[in-house]
Amino acid sequence: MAIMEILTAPDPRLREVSKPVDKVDDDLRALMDDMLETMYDAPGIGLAAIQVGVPKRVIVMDLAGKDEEPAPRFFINPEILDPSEEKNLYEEGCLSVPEYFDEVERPARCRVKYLDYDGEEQILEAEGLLATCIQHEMDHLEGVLFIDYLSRLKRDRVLKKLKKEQRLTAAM
Ligand code: GNR
Ligand code: NI
Repeated sequence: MAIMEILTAPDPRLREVSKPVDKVDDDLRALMDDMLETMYDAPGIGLAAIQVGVPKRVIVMDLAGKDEEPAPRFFINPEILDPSEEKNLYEEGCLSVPEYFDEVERPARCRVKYLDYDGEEQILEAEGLLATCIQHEMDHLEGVLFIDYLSRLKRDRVLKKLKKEQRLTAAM
């Protein structure tokens, strides 16, 4: 197991469209194990492979509270089915947009079809935080960040601050 480096905006790799996985094998499981460890270390509740620089359609997630048993979830080649008309507002954050949170509106419920850790096809009914998080992660697979839903003014302000911080870190 290994902790990987998480890319931060405006890294152009975060804009790539990730490629479908053609085989769920031990190499892919090793990547998912490393992603999970990286996500727990961050800490975060979800992570898409492109956030660690791997353009594959792979997501790891764990929505368990800190006093609960870990409940890791793995989504390979996920597809969203039947998004609800009803929307939900949720205060989102992103490990690739550190220290910024803002409200995003998304379908309140959806179904997700995906392959699990063993490569078995699954369909999951999602609502609440699970629905929000899976849609946030699916966006990463398309090169979309939650700040893309904000006004241009807000987005540019966030990106400018991140660029400045990266300049300062690079100079250290
Ligand atoms: O850790 C995370 N928290 C979070 C909170 C609200 C909505 C979405 C998320 S996902 C985020 C981790 C991350 O950046 N995943 O891509
Ligand atoms: Ni994110």
